[in-house]
Amino acid sequence: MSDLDPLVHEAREAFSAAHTPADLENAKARFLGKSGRVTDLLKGLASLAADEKKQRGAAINQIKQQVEEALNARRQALADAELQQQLKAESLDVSLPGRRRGEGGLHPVSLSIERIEAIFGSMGFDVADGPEIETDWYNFTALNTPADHPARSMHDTFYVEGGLVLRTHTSPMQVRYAVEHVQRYKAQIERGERMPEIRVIAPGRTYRVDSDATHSPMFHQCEGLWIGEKVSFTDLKAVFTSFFRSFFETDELQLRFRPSFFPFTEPSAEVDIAFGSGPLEGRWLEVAGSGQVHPNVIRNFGLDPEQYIGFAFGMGPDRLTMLRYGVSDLRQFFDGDLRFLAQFR
Ligand code: 2NL
Repeated sequence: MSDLDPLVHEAREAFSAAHTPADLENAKARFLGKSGRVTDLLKGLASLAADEKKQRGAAINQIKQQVEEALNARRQALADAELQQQLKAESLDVSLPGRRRGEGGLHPVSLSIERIEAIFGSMGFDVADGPEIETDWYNFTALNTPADHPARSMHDTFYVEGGLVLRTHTSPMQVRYAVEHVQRYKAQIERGERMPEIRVIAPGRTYRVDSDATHSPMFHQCEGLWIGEKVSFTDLKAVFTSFFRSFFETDELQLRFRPSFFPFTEPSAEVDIAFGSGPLEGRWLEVAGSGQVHPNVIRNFGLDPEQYIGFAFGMGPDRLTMLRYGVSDLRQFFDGDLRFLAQFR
């Protein structure tokens, strides 16, 4: 054991006590720096005789090497520790599920309209779509609604510039469809040949001056029209029974036709349904208006009411959606609150 050994020991201690690279460099300076302890020892060699200098020099170099080794080992240890720290801080858990893109979905009323289209589609009904801003003729006159009818008042109808209206029902779309259909088969009809039946539904947005828990100024309507040579009220009852039982997915559902009045149908009936079970069991709920299409309306289609006959109806997809899901305030459908809407995805 040389007198220099304690110095190596002290250096090791000093390096171990350094916990940052900066501390370690300070400790290094105290041993290997310009006026460090090892450097001082080397300076002291100058005063020694030649053979003594050689021996002492070799011994000092040996401990210098040990000090440097200790320094490098500590540097490596600190670098490793820092790397570990960094890996830990920036760790990725690759087993976490990925972040998904926000998933959208159809509006509950759109889901109902799709159901309505599918069910009537299965019974041979076409789907018609058209303008929400209508002429007075398509919205009222063609539908046998006289100029002094209360529905035409500013109180009920949104009028826009140019004598146009926001359609108050989707019937005008059915008038457009029927007139076009009759045009297409005009030659056939004039030759006394049979015209293919008109069988169509018209779902879409409609507008009336009205706003409370069960009325919105914009609401949806779905109208239906079936015109042929032998289309009767019996067919209407069959179509409606089949439709409502499909829509609400229950054969326990009962239907009731109550006499009513609409300018565009005669006779007219309001349609009520009653569920056979569930929270609304046994209560009659009004769900649609209907009737045999008025001869004046048949005439406005361009057909002879003595030869062509049929039925029409109107229902509210908003109300059907409320009944289907048990929603009590219609306005929730149009507030745009995703917490409400996302429940129907
Ligand atoms: C209602 C009332 C109804 C009609 C709509 C109609 C359409 C044409 C010809 C004749 Cl093109 N009628 N539609 C008929 C009866 C009742 O709906 O607003 N129910 C919710």
